[in-house]
Amino acid sequence: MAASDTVTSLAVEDGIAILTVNNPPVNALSAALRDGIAARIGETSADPAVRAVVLICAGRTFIAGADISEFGKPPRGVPLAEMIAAIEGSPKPVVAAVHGTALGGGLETALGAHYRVAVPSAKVGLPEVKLGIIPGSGGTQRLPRIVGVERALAMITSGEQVPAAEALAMGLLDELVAEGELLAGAVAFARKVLTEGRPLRKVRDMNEKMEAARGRPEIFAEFRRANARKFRGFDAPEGCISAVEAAVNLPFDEGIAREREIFMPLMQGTQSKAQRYVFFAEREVRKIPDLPDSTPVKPVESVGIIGAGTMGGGIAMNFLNAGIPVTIVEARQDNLDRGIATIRKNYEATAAKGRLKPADVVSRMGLLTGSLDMGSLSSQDLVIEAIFEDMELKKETFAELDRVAKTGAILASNTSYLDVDEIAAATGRPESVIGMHFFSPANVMRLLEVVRAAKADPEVVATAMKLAPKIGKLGVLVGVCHGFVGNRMLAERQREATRLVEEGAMPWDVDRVLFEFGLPMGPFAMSDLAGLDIGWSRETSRGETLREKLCEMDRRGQKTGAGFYDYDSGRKASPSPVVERMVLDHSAAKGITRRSFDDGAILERLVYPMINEGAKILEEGKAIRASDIDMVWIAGYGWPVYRGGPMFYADTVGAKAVLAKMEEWETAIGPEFAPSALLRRKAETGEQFTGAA
Ligand code: 3H9
Repeated sequence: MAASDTVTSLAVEDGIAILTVNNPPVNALSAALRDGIAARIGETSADPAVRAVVLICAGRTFIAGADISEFGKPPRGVPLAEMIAAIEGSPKPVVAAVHGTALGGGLETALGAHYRVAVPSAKVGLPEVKLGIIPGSGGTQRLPRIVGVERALAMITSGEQVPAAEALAMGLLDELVAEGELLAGAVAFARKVLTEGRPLRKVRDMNEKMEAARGRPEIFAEFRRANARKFRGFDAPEGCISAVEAAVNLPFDEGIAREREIFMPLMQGTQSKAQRYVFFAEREVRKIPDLPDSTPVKPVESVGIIGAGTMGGGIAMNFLNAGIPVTIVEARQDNLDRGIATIRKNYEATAAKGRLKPADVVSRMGLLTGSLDMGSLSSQDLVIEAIFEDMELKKETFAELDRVAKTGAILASNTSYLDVDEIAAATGRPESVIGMHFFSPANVMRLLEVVRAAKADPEVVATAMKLAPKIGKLGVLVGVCHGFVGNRMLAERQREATRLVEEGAMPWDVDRVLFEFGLPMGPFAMSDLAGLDIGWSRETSRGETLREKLCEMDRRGQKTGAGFYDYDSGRKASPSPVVERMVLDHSAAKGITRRSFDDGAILERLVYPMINEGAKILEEGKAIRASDIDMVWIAGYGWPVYRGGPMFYADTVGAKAVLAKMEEWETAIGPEFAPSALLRRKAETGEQFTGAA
């Protein structure tokens, strides 16, 4: 027998049917694929020549899950749960043969099989939670039956991928076969099942581990408690926990029904929509319309960094982590020594937590060279300047760099605000100059704004974009403008946060609203953490702004035990009566009659001006697409993924609502609220920025 359609094929060799799935790029379970697998299983069941079935995938991976692009569309084809039930109900043993990743619906499919084998490099997981949903085709009911409740809870609520060896140890896989010999290994395994007369092992019937957990509700209570912080704001993790609870407390079929009940509203909800949008946005961001994937890139095998301060050091670590040698140049020996010592201290701290091998500390530090001589930057493929934000200083540095750097080297500035074209013009090779804007702490934050200077060669831009993932960053291409995408929008929020406090809110009200919205912290808590005296000096302080007044009182943030908040010895913040008084006096001195703001009004005032600025950024072509702006905010500022980014959020509230507020504030407060033409157009046409909300 040999049957096939475009995505599945069947061949029978000596009693073993090989069901091959071929749905590039990742064998996602499209309607056609579900139909195909169900049909092929039907055929093997009916064919007396077939004694066992091997389910295997062509291409780079086993099934990577449901086809996310089908979500929210009218259902077509055999439902996934039905397809899996058909596999499990097969009268002939089915062996799933896993390579690459078996994820989500892919792992659920494998769990429907009677046995699972994999190559050592394979990984398995249920990442649905990252898409704002729960595994919806039996994963929450079958996984705990194999690996037990605690492990299942950890896997399902984290979505992490488990390496094959670990999956084998927990019983999720039955055997590992030699790398590169999956088919032969799986067929041999199937023959063993037949010759040994092993049973049709259906995961749905395994109850031992469920019985062990029954009557122990504290497992779930404890898990919820331990992870409350991690799950804050997200709906899906609680759905995952409830579904696993159902696996313990209900018979299999009722558990499946409960899983469905939890799955559907999550799938239709805004959080999942946002998280699915982010999944695709994260992949879209790499696509540059005028830089096809075939654009040549330059090798980056050595890097120079100018400036061993916090930024320079953090940037260096990214390259050292990736095994790329770094030469770091400073003007003074003491600064250089301090910078290098900080890098070492960071690595040692990571090693002390067990997250880095001591040998890796040595090898990474071994890739780092310090120098006081710009002449040491004559051979590197890429040099990143990370000095003080001063245009004249940057220009001098680039002119000097132009003299020493080798022909073809990429010269990048880590400026956060300044005009990269002007910096490029200080060299005789503006085609080699771009911005590479890292976010603090640069070794931790995932965002890298790649700033496309006007004269930069396509090759230079493509190289920076392709380099980003190699050093663990999400590269977003942005245009030259003050503050680029992230800081330009942040400035709007900062300005309004300050004004809200002058007009009637307290700093902790503003912070609370943003925290409850899902951000890690608000602007005032953030300022306290960073230190209020950054860029402040007693000599030049005019005592006008709240920040200046606080610094003058030596309330300089967490480090001094007081800032906008009071801090106890454990650095726990509490609203400060001193600051409250100061705020009231400050408003009075400015002649402002304070009024009250509810949380909704605070949020609008902070976020809508950001959206308007985002629209201007799009209008001016400083970001390629709305979803790139959203990725900047998610990867660089901790915007909650379940709200999709500011532009996605704009689409959930509607451009009309944003426009109405901007117009109101433009009239009442000032021209800084003037709506962008694009916002106006979106409001008029009802079109979305992202088309995804
Ligand atoms: C699920 O299964 C729900 C069920 O429980 C219940 C249902 C009822 N669908 O990432 P890459 C595209 S939810 C559609 O660059 P890699 C991707 O957009 C699903 N498209 O490759 C990209 O397109 P393009 C649970 C998908 O090698 C291309 O494939 N599963 C899907 O770096 C290549 O992707 C997951 O959440 C999909 N499921 O990484 C797994 N997956 O080239 C999601 C990928 O046009 N996928 N695409 O930009 C992944 O984690 C990674 O893609 C994977 C490969 C690790 C598989």
